[in-house]
Amino acid sequence: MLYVAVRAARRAGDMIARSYDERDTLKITRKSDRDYVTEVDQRAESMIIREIRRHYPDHGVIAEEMDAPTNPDAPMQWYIDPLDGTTNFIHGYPHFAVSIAAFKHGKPMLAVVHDPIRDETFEARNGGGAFLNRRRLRVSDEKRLEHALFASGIPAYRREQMEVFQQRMDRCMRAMDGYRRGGSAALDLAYVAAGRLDAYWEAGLQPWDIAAGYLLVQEAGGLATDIDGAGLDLDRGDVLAANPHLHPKLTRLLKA
Ligand code: 2AM
Ligand code: CA
Repeated sequence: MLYVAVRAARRAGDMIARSYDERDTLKITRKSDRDYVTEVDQRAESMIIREIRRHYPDHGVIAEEMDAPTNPDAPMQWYIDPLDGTTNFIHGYPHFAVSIAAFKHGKPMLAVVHDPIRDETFEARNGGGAFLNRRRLRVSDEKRLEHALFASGIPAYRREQMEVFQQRMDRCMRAMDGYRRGGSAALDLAYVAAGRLDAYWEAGLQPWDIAAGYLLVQEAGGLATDIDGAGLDLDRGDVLAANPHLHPKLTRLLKA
């Protein structure tokens, strides 16, 4: 199954990378305030869903651009974000990814996050470790908050969350060494798994933004929970991912 997911992600990624060079001609639709979709998101999603349905017609599929999930009662559910980081894509900022995960009875089974620009494929299988282009991944070993590099995302499309976000950011910026805003939740989580970031948190995301990255972080020896430190609830859409040394410190810092 992981092989099917990786192949689907790479095929969609090849199409996305080709379209990236011709993005000036693309049609962009506004879904809501600061939320856009391009023909490329839709084409990539159709490619991936077609591939998964061909192999696993009974599985459920939940994907960013689809109107309603298919087979919602099936034990196996796929979460697909065909292009995570659409805003980056539209602006020509080369940082976005295809994100695919499968969950069985609510438990993550496999995950792929593929960055078509850097040709980096992050993958994980439940209990089988996390890999980047077949090299084993491990979260960072950083123990001190003041040395940590963290990422987060601005909930610009959820204005009511702005104040809480700003308070949390203020505390994090004072406590930690540096901040990056990548614009792709899937890649932020993959980067925590790879030890490139020590921590990442964000609120107000969608299940397909975080489903794959969640397993990558766990299989790389990190902790991925919601922002309160409780078990991750994909539908709630809050996430805090970090290495096991920093995770409890961040749970406290974000709550304070
Ligand atoms: P997207 O590019 O697939 O839309 C950046 O903060 C992260 O938030 C990205 O992973 C982005 O995914 C996601 N995002 C953007 N708009 C969103 C929205 N309206 N609701 C939830 N997540 C969103
Ligand atoms: Ca997304």
